[in-house]
Amino acid sequence: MDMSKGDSILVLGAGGQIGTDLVHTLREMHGGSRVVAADLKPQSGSLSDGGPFLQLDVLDAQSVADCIRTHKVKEVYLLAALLSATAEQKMKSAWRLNMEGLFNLLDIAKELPGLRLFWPSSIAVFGPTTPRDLTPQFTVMEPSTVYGISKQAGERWCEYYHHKFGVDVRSLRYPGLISYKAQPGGGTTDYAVDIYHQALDKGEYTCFLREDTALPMMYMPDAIRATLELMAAPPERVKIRSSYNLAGISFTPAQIAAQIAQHVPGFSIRYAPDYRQEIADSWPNSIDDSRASEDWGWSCRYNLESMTTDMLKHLKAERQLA
Ligand code: NAD
Ligand code: AKB
Repeated sequence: MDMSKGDSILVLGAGGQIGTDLVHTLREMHGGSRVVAADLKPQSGSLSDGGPFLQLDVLDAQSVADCIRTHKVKEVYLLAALLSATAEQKMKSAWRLNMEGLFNLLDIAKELPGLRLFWPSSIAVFGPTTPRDLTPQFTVMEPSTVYGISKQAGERWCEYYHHKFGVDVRSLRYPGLISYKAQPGGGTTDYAVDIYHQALDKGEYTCFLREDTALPMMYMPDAIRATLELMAAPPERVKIRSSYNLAGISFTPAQIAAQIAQHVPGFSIRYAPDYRQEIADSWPNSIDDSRASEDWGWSCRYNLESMTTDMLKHLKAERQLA
């Protein structure tokens, strides 16, 4: 998207797992001063030092609208949400944050033609009746989690605001995301990040999912690239305005453990499934993202092996510096 002098980009929920990486990449691309990071919680480090940072609640529509006008914001990334595991524990506040936060931004975008909005959906929109392997873009969607219901409703509203009011909202159904820069925030796929940390720190890991639970996952650099490619695509190429399927790597806890063991000799894993198993069991094993490839040229780069090598390289370097 063309950004004139003085225009900026706003990332809401910037302190989380995706925001930490996204703000960093956007500031490298556009310069620190043009990327406003905002979160409910105060932040330290590069998020607040590398450019403007605001403490902001996405449920406070007036403050969000004021921020967008004051900073001449042309692109908003709305990342504030409660994820699947937390949402099961905090049903009403998850629904409120995930839905009202989105409505606030859709209503602001409706009044500001030219504002482009990114809102992430999730593989959680699918449910137990969805075909589990290579889940198609258009298929049965009967999510059985609070989080999945909020994502499915959000997708319908995004499409509605696009068709009714011309809002340029774009979305991806992210799989479980894996990164070394930030810890995940209360999801069912979080084990696939924690396992790397525990492998290096303790040489063993207790997994809250069964060993054969295959789930769609993706390494964060691919997820950030997908997000930026979708946001940069000409509007006519963004044909799906609910949310695009996005596939990465599908693996089980046993498979990721075997891959880690090749780098961390003696690494062992045990399994103690908890309430998150039921959530994982309702999600697909793998995803068909051919529409993202056809419409705006998406293709994933990392596999389980290259992701593991890169994750462990960075996490080891961090530990040497500490
Ligand atoms: P996260 O939990 O790591 O971060 C969310 C951030 O939002 C936190 O920093 C939190 O402080 C902030 N926040 C919470 N309430 C807020 C409020 N009222 N106002 C402003 N900020 C608030 O989440 P994430 O993993 O970075 O996910 C971001 C988005 O991507 C979410 O919509 C999530 O559903 C979606 N998603 C994430 C994944 C994943 O694996 N991380 C997968 C699929 C979809
Ligand atoms: C979660 O596990 O809740 C997230 C997601 C797949 O949406 N990582």
